[in-house]
Amino acid sequence: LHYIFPGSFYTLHFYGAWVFIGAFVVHVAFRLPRAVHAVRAGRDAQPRAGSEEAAGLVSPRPAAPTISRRGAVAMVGAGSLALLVVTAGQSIGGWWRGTALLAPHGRDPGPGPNGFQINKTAGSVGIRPGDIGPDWRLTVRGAGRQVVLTRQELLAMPQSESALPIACVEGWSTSDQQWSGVRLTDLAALVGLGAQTPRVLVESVQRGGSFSSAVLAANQARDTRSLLAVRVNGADLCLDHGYPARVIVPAAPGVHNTKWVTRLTFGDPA
Ligand SMILES: Nc1nc2c(c(=O)[nH]1)N[C@H]1C(S)=C(S)[C@@H](COP(=O)(O)O)O[C@H]1N2
Ligand SMILES: [Mo]
Repeated sequence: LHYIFPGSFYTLHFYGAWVFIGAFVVHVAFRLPRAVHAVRAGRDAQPRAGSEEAAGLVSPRPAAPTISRRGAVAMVGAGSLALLVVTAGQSIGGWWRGTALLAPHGRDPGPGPNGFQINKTAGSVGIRPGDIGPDWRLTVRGAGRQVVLTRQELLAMPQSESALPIACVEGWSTSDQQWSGVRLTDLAALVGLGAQTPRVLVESVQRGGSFSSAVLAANQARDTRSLLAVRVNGADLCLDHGYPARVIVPAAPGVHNTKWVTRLTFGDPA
């Protein structure tokens, strides 16, 4: 799907909706003459020769309906409408965000460059101030080599920009955020890998928890949009978005975008 519809996981949902709507329109267009004919024919008592009724596909003594056709349509319609009303505000944003009753709540990310949805806060997963303070280091390993960088050294490397969303499988996504940081391929180049960037194990300072590390496949690591981000929307990452550095990759569930990264191991761990 990624090759047919390039873009992020989030935009895949978007394309998926249009494919669905397109398929529905085509279906209706093909079926409409038959449906009109069937409704008209239904007014006659005799089943048409060759019709499903005549072929015996319909019960000769159907049980009494528990809901009318109009009732079924109204129920599904009202349900769909209710879902639309209580979720649309998440996509519209701004004041309307408050109307999205089914969207994540209770953790208002606030305004400003870092003001977008947070999955787990630093506090909730026990990130210790000492782990992300001045003593924080990024270790890059691979091809039998190891390079250790401070955040200053990371910032001194060529900075690249990527406009990418966070799309969490828990059912929310952000619009595109403007990330900046160092390309994963540039970090692989530090240990002599570069263009042949292999898969990478990303580890967080977070102790325990299933999201504290993730493996990115080679094609994800090689993508020039994939960053170890240090800034977002023109400001330093805030603690809850993964300061000092976090991964951001396209076309992947949010859980692959590890926060509070401290070690990257390219290739198979030695
Ligand atoms: N270390 C760590 N990284 C993590 C997580 C986590 O719990 N711990 N949550 C992941 C999930 S499930 C999502 S959806 C994104 C959310 O990123 P955000 O909180 O910056 O929006 O971070 C991912 N990175
Ligand atoms: Mo997530």
